[in-house]
Amino acid sequence: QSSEELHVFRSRLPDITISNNVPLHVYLFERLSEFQDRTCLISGSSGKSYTFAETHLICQKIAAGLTNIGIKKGDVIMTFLQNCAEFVFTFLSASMIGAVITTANPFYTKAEAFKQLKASNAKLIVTQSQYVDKFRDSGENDLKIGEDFSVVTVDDPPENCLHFYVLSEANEEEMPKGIVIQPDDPVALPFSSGTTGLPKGVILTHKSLITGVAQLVDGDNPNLYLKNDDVVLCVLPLFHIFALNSVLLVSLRAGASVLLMQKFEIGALLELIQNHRVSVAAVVPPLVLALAKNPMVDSFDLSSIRLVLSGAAPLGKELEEALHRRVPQAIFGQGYGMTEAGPVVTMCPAFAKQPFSTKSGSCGSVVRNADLKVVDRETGGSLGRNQPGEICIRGSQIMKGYLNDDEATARTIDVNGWLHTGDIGYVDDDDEIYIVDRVKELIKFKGFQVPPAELESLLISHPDIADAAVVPQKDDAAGEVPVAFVVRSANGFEITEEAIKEFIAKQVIFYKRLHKVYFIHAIPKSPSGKILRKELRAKLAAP
Ligand code: AYL
Repeated sequence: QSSEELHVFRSRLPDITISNNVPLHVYLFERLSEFQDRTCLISGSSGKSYTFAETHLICQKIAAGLTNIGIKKGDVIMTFLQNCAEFVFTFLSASMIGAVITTANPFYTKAEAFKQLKASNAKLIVTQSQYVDKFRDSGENDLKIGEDFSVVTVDDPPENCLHFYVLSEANEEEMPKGIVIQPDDPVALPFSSGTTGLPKGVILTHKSLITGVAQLVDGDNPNLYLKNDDVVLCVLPLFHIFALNSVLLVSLRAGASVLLMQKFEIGALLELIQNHRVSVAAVVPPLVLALAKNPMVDSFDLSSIRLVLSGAAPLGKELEEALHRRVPQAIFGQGYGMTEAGPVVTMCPAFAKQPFSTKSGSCGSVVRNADLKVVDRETGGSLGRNQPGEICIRGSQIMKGYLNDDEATARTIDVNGWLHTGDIGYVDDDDEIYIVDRVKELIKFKGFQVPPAELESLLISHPDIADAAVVPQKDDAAGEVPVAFVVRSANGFEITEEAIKEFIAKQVIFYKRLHKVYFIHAIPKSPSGKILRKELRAKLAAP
């Protein structure tokens, strides 16, 4: 055994057989005959619900409808939606015809939306009418609605757009027959900046998504035990892999109901939890903060919650304990993952059917049917217990690669199949994993990705800015916020902090806005020209 693989950590749960040789929708609806009359989806705002049988039928209709409007196997469909039943229908119908879903945040600016549209080469966008203008010609973009791509809206369609009924009222008998879907075919294309650079399409195949779901909810002792009478809260956005995998797909597989909430609002959330007797809640640290601190919480009955899963960003111990005091009956735990990892790397084993105890602050243990190692960044060798290093993960759940970027793929997945996460962590004596630092560039604002490279390229495009670097600054509410170090150009204009902040704010979604600008004489760089981010972060930490 090479020193690189001397210490490989495995789950304490035994490996299971995973049926990952079928298409994703076949796997998810495998037990349809058992679940057909159970509630599958509930719309939090309207109260409308769909059984598993209804959901399946609507998806077949949409699969036919998509085919009618010319969507074929391998084509990309962009969802530009907040949480709603149509999101779920579109995703599953795409799987049925071998199409691929790229998910985007509907709050993206026009520039951000077009970037993903172009990079993914989407043929169809499913959105709400209020967002359609983001896809209208902005001058520099040569793509046009109705010519280069179609737009379907889930409400009244504006000019040149189709209503969702065109899809959902198609005849399911007309579903195309004979489409062959291979396990290695892509089905989802979320965007992530990974360990460095700009956002890239992450190719997730039928096999990777099935494996990722099975690792959580399949087997005699599932790692994340969902009962078919569970009501699972879906307030986190489905366009992000956390909710897509750990709320929607796992619930579909396990026969649990998903309660869809379009957007977070504390009063409405508490009411929904109480009225629908929510039993499982997936949350991010800022939501934990809201639930732990908001006085309104005391006037609602949250006794139905039996399980709280936090993920996507580090969760402080104090915060975890504060929330636990408010929902004392619930099992509390974390999942840790990364879009590219398919996505879950570690999951709290206290959620298992036959649970293992866990310590507060841990991110759980490595998922089953996978290998995890901790790598010494200097020597490349694998480390034993209690020694921090870069977390690497291997298994059928990880991405196939980045879209049209072999170089970035090769930097992330090595020749032995290990995906390098860019996170620093260690494994303790009880197989629990702790994430202690991040060596990649990525900044996380409330669990959302802020890629520094994107902001740096915008900054450098400004004539009064000669050079720039963006790094994370610790923040109580958001976890981290992006701040910039800027070198002014020698043209005599003294650009101000406010002007720079505004220049960026106009071009990016709210969570990528700069919170502070520090002017310096030069950006510290390595001889090869890499920004020495550690040095800049150290400057922020200094009093
Ligand atoms: P992406 N603790 C600390 N950092 C975390 C954690 C955690 N529990 N989870 C994610 N991160 C950071 O691609 C880490 O730096 O996916 C990681 O590389 O948007 C980065 O976020 C990845 O960001 C789950 C639980 C999915 C978690 C996820 C990961 C979603 C975030 C399903 O059940």
